[in-house]
Amino acid sequence: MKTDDNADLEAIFQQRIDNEEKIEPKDWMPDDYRRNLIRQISQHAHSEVIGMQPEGNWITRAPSLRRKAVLLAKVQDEGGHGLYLYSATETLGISRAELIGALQSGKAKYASIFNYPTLTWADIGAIGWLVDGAAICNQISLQRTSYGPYARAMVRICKEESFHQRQGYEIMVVLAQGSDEQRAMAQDALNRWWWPSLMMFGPHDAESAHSARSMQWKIKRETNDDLRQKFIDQTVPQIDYLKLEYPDPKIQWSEDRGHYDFGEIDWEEFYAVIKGDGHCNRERLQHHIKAHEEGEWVRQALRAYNEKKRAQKAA
Ligand code: FAQ
Repeated sequence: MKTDDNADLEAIFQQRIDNEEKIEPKDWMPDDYRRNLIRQISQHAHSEVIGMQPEGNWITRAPSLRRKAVLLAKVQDEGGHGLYLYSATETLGISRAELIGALQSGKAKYASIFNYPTLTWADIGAIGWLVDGAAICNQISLQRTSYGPYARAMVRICKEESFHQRQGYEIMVVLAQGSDEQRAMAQDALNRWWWPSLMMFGPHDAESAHSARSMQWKIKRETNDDLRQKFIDQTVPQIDYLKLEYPDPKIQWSEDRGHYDFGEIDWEEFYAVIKGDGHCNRERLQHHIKAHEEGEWVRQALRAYNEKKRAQKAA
């Protein structure tokens, strides 16, 4: 049961949110706001870091030195995004070790999209174009999220994601204007990545467990379905420019709605993937655990260095 004091604090808190004030780490916040933010920001961080794996798979096989350098820079950027987001989560009073533990035990999720394999070079184009495209659509709106450290991390991340989206689309343009085999590769990648990209926005609003609360607290500024529609409306003309076939026969401009219509997502597939049964779920986590264990000596060295500094200061 809420005490009167808590009810007052909650009313003041909501008023601040309604006034578009940012909430900062030391400000009072309801426990559920804190928990919900820890959940969302940490899952976002995990997504950035696990998201390095599908593209990392192609760094050694990029078709030219230029493509390799660009891809390497992009994958490093994703690691950096993970770090800003882990730091933002830590301001809410949880340690990095707890966050990583939750990822590795399967308690915390990461974006479903990263459980699909990257089979051809065209997949690298499709990821930049569609996956980063969907990520930006969502993150532009999160630049206005109510929690200050998250909003500020988003501003920087969005700048980098725009470059990622452009590099992916440029790969697709080159393939789509290339030989028959290259066009077929581009089409196949579009067909395979389209639906998982739409799933990135999460379940329909009516099925979304957290949306109502997150919208009230302005953690989320637009709903899953609105953002998904925005992404489709901006991406279909880009498919037209590539002169590729639509990956969904139901895509059609609706004069009435002023939006593109599209077919139903396979929600069974979505829920299977987020429960751990996607193509690559086990591989992605095993790889993360292995890399984390191999990095233990770095963490030990850091701890030893910090200890030494503390002892020197105390002396
Ligand atoms: N995958 O009630 P909702 C990127 C879960 S960054 C897995 O609607 P919410 C950069 C959800 O967590 C991509 N799980 O949840 C890059 C919840 O489960 P929980 C990541 C999903 O939070 C590009 C349950 O379903 N971006 O790609 C997914 O209100 C290329 C119920 O759902 C962000 O994380 C999903 N797609 O809305 C990197 C953006 N959808 O936690 C490398 C920030 C839903 O209760 C290469 N996050 N679930 O166990 C958000 O905006 C929100 O968290 C949503 C979900 C929209 C993802």
